[in-house]
Amino acid sequence: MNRRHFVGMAGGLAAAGWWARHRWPLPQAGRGLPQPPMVGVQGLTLRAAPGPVTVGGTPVDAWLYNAALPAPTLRVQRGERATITLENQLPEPTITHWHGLVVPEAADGHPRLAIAPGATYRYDFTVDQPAGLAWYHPHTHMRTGYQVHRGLAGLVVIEDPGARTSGLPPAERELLLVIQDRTLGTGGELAYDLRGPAMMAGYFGDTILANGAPSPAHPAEPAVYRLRVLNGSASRIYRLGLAGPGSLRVIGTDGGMVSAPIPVDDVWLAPAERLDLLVDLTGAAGQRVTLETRAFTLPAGTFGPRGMGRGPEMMRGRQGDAGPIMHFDVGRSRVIAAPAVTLAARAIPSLPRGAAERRFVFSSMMMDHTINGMAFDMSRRDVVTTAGAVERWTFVNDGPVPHPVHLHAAHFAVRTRTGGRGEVYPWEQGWKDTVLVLPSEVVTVDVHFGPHPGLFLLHCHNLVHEDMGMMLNVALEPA
Ligand SMILES: [Cu+2]
Repeated sequence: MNRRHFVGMAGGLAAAGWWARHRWPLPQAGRGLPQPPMVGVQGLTLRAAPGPVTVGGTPVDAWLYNAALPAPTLRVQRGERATITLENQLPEPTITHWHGLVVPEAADGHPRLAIAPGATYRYDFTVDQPAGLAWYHPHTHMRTGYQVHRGLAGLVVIEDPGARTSGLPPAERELLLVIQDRTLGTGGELAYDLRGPAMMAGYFGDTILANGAPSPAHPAEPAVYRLRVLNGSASRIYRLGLAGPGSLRVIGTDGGMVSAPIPVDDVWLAPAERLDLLVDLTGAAGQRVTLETRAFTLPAGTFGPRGMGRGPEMMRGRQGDAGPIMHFDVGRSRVIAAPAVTLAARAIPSLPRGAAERRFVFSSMMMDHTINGMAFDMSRRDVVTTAGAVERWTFVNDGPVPHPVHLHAAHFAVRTRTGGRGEVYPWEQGWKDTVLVLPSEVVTVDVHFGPHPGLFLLHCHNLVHEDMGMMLNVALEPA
């Protein structure tokens, strides 16, 4: 792809008054964490269109699915058929991808399927996978970052009535949380400016929004809450922890539940990753507990094969900045005891003998982002294998910036990480579809492709990198 072309497209739409940064006022206390509307998937119409929303009391001109920020949460039962019509009322092409759902080729939102303004696209697929949290967003060629940034993203909750879990908090204490960083331009738009360092590190907004609200305060009881979190940001990685008298346990990752609750002090959440968390506030009566992102530093990286690059600060952008995301204001009501928790994990089989192995090197050099030296070509078949295949894939980051690596049409198990942080973390257990590969890291995963033949994608989910071409086609032949 042509970088100058891309810069022109992105820069032309950026805010004229970018540098005069505007801070959102804090929302009124006690309003709580907004929850997106919940809708079913049979006969659903999703209208992508420009529209007004209010963010932290400020009117914002956004692009929205069904006029909501975040978009409506789709709720689907395992085995249910989804019939969804996408209406494109945007001024440019778009197509929707269901991130984390294993669906047929025609429903996967490959950029070659994008529809023109005024057109519609009909999705028809059956969801057959364990309970978990997926999400949906545009996957338009070179425009994914911009369209997501303007507001087009929502959650998909997959429920499995057959799964045996117990002890989880009731619905009124289950919260969905989409974390996105944004900057409000002086013209009242969501500014997305990719000049300078953003072309390497990615886009960083100056305010972190929780379901479209800047650090909302949620009224809570001294009880255990279930918090199902998506990092819907373009580039920012969060290191989530609690400030105050609360504790965290991980009960699920991208593709469903883990085998038992995992106590953690903090967890990393890269763009497009999801976590299912239990937040224990039973010891916090009368106090405020803050979900925050903690400071972190990145491994040094290699700065390219010829030792080039402009130093870690340039490459870091605002990655690793600390800040609040949302608050729980815990009341003084009677403590609600927390029962023991049983989870419905899905066993992960070991790699079969003789499984194919593939290696993918993610390189960022001089503002070019490639995989195995290649930038995305819509029609090239880069990986050819078979639907249902099980393979071992290795992701190598040989550059100075992080890459959250995402594979369509499959789930995978993270097996090893060498270099960089040097370990597979407890919150990377279970079935995943996105894994964070920091500079100098080498991560191996066991890939289990779904049953659908067709053309799918492997890409970096830093949306700036993805739009600049860090993406390959994966062709699955019929088994
Ligand atoms: Cu990347």
